[in-house]
Amino acid sequence: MFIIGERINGMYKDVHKALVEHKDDVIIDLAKKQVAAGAQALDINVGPASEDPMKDMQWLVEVAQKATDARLCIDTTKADVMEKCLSLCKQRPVINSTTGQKEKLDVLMPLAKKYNASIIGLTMTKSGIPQDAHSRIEIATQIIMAAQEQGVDMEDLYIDAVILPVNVAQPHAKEVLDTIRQIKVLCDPSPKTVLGLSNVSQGTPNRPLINRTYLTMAVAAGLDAAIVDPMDKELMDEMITAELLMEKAIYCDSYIDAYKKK
Ligand code: THG
Repeated sequence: MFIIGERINGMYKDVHKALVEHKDDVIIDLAKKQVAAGAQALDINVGPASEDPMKDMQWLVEVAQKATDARLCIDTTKADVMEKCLSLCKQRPVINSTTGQKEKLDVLMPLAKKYNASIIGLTMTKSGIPQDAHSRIEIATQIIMAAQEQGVDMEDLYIDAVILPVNVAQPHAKEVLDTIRQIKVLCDPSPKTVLGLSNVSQGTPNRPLINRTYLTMAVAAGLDAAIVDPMDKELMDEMITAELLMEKAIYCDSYIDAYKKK
């Protein structure tokens, strides 16, 4: 599993406060701890309350790169902010994200090519996120075609079927799993799949339990990458176990330690 750490996000109160007060120690600490816990990339998002996303995103990118050599996953809907941040990345960035809308694809796929970046494509359009897997797959197909036209490798395309909170959008959860399974048989080589896992439990009382249960189900459906809090040890151990049971690793008694050493 390609683990993208979700914690450097202005949706979190500590990160929002660090942004307002320009406290780089908070961000450095979150970057280091997430990488130590198994993150291969760090999601960077200023959150909805940022007054100056261009300035705040650049600051987060710079501070995160002071702390680690991990890849950065640039999480912004603004094309000018995206390009500026891509140009600052020392490692191959991940573009988070495009949707299936033509106007977005026309801008973001060429950026993926220009910066040799991976790119996340959300199965949504101007009209929102469809409920059923069939409509999600239709949008995924548009994204795949745009990647192929621009010469972006399927290895670098991550389709995100977009999971919503189970308390308000319960029927979506199983449709997202069906979408993940179907994407794997759409074309050969197939694109990869990713989820912003923590969305599933927003507003519910037992978030960690819902997160790790759904992650296990997504592993069984073939999920390749996840935006998660890697400092949630139970979540990580359950993910490693699910991958073992899917034969993504060879069994040994110390398989959890073996995963962490690799
Ligand atoms: N797909 C892609 N990118 C994404 C998402 C996605 N990026 C953002 C998000 N969804 C994934 N990251 C988060 C980060 C935080 C939370 C959920 C998803 C979260 N935060 C607490 C909350 O809002 O309750 C913060 C509260 C606190 O301060 O503790 O839940 O789906 N491609």
